[in-house]
Amino acid sequence: MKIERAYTIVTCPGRNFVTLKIVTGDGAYGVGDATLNGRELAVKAYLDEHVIPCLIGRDSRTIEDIWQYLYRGAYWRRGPVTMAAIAAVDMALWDIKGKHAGMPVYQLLGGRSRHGVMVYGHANGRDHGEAVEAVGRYIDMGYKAIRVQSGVPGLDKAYGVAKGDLYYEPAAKGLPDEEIWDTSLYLRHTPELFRKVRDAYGYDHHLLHDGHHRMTPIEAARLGKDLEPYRLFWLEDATPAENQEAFRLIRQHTTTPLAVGEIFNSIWDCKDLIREQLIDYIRAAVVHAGGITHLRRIADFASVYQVRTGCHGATDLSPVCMAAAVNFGLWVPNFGIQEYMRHTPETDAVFPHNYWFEAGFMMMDEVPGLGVDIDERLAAKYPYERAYLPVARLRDGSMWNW
Ligand code: CS2
Ligand code: MG
Repeated sequence: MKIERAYTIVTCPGRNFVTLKIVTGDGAYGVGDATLNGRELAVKAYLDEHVIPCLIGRDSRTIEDIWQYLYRGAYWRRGPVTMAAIAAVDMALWDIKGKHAGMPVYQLLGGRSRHGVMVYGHANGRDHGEAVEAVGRYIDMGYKAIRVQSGVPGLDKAYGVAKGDLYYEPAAKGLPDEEIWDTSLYLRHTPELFRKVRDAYGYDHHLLHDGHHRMTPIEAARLGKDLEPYRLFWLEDATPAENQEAFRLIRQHTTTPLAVGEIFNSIWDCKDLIREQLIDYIRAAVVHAGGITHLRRIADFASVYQVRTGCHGATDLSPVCMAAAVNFGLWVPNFGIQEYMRHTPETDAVFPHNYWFEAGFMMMDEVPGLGVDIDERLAAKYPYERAYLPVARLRDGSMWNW
């Protein structure tokens, strides 16, 4: 089935999304998410100017060959822009293959390994009191697993503290906000937050926390240790992971499970972390790690070391990526958990989809393909608006990790 047409669609129903649509000669089509927060138009240009001309006329069924063609053929391998572009093509081709086969993508991957995909939500507050209350609301909504983030006394801003309750979008219009960060304050107050949550709700729910790349390895080791009494499901992005060996020091000092990988683009970013059992959950996501084809490779490798998946699912990963993630999560044998940061009602309207939240799980029924679409007429109503993620500086002005 030859690829006849392919084009990108940019829309901003609350935040910017880039979507690729591929159409085959028989009129079937597939969609893929290509959204890279704060760098959206770079991936659009990569697709429009460099990838789409190479797709026209190719056999849409040859997903693996097209993946290898775009990866090896680029010569300049890996990287967030390239791998998001390849991911969008890959998702759209799996969508088309499912539609041609008359079955959901999870059936093509090998069928269901579970009835639903356990997800976690984002309880947060400007202070401990608000965050503890928010956890209660997520428990009432049926969540089995809840990420807890809170403001830090003495700091104006901290990662993960949303304006509203259900939606957290860190990217803002205009130029990047500059936030002041102080790890010593954060290390002093965070264990206290989790003591209060456990005191309030006990130990029946999974609790997660995102360190968001802010600590040095020894600081992360200390936090991991201080959090051990509160039995976290995971401590995420405890330290920047460019140097994978950094996790050896953390591992030496704490048994708090470690999760990393939302900014990873390929198996090369995590092979040592997995092979040395330095992490327990790999957070690579379909849209940023080269699509379903490459994420499956990462998950299969991780399964050898009993490392489970914990895919990234923030608001800046579109419902197209979420649909792909649910298909993937229903199949993947070493599934751990799926992040689910809710999208705005406007976003959900632009991207009608076949997944739904039910008692702590993401459910999906038998719809051919990925089970998601894009309403192009509605999408056109929300033009692109440039937006940036914040940056972080230490009190002395030094650049730090946001
Ligand atoms: C975060 C994200 O969800 C998470 O775990 O780390 O909110 C992340 O900050 C954004 O996706 C960045 O675009
Ligand atoms: Mg994170």
